[in-house]
Amino acid sequence: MGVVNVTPDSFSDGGLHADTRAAIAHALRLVEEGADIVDLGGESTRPGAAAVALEEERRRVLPVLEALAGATVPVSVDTRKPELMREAIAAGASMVNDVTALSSPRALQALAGTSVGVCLMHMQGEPGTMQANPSYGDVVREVRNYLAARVAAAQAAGIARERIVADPGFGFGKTLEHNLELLRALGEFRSLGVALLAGLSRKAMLGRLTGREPRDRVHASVAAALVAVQNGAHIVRVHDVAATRDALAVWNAVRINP
Ligand code: HH2
Repeated sequence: MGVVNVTPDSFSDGGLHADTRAAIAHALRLVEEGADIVDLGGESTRPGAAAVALEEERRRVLPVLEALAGATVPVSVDTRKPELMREAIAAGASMVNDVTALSSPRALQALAGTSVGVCLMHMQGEPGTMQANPSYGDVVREVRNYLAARVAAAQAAGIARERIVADPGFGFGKTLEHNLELLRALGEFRSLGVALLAGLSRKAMLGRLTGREPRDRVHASVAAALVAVQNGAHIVRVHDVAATRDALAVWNAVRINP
């Protein structure tokens, strides 16, 4: 899954693809590099980010989505707003990626009567304050239980299990140790019975481990994506599609041809 942030302030590529034309060009480049899904977002959820008004998020996302209607890969829209979920689905989105796991009022209903996919992600707190003091007793158990409850809620609302993807939400209200524990234990999330997504690309935890700035975290991101796939992720959400695909091609060759 290749990331396209149509935002002025995303942590790793803020401003680079903020206007419609640049975002469309970037999305097409990621498809050329081998992305199987493009994830389009109009609101940064980086630690400390301010919320974006519906009107502004709509203005950022919908023109890019409409331009990608004929793209050869499915487009996912990264939003926590039920109104935008509905509009994005009407405009051709194949998936909704919600960092609040469809927990806002009317979000489940926005997806229920449709056939699109949905990614349910775990976050402790709100982007504005989530990194202030993340705390858990047993991070793996708590995140897993939360996701199990959200999968159950989605199913109860009529969203079939096959449409659901679960994501532990690396960096969303988690310390470096929490993130590492979750990555180590990713295989345990398979018992949720849905596909797993991991988003580690260029995140602060990789900065902590390497001492590098977001744009220089490509190698660390590829390593993290590889570990995630090895540990059970079905989808990796990445900024650097070509580099990740190369690494996965090697991993796949070793795995398939013993
Ligand atoms: N991470 C980010 C945004 N959306 N969605 C899922 N499902 N999983 C993630 O790990 C995830 C996500 C943050 O990364 P990015 O989009 O690059 O930055 P920003 O939120 O600053 O736009």
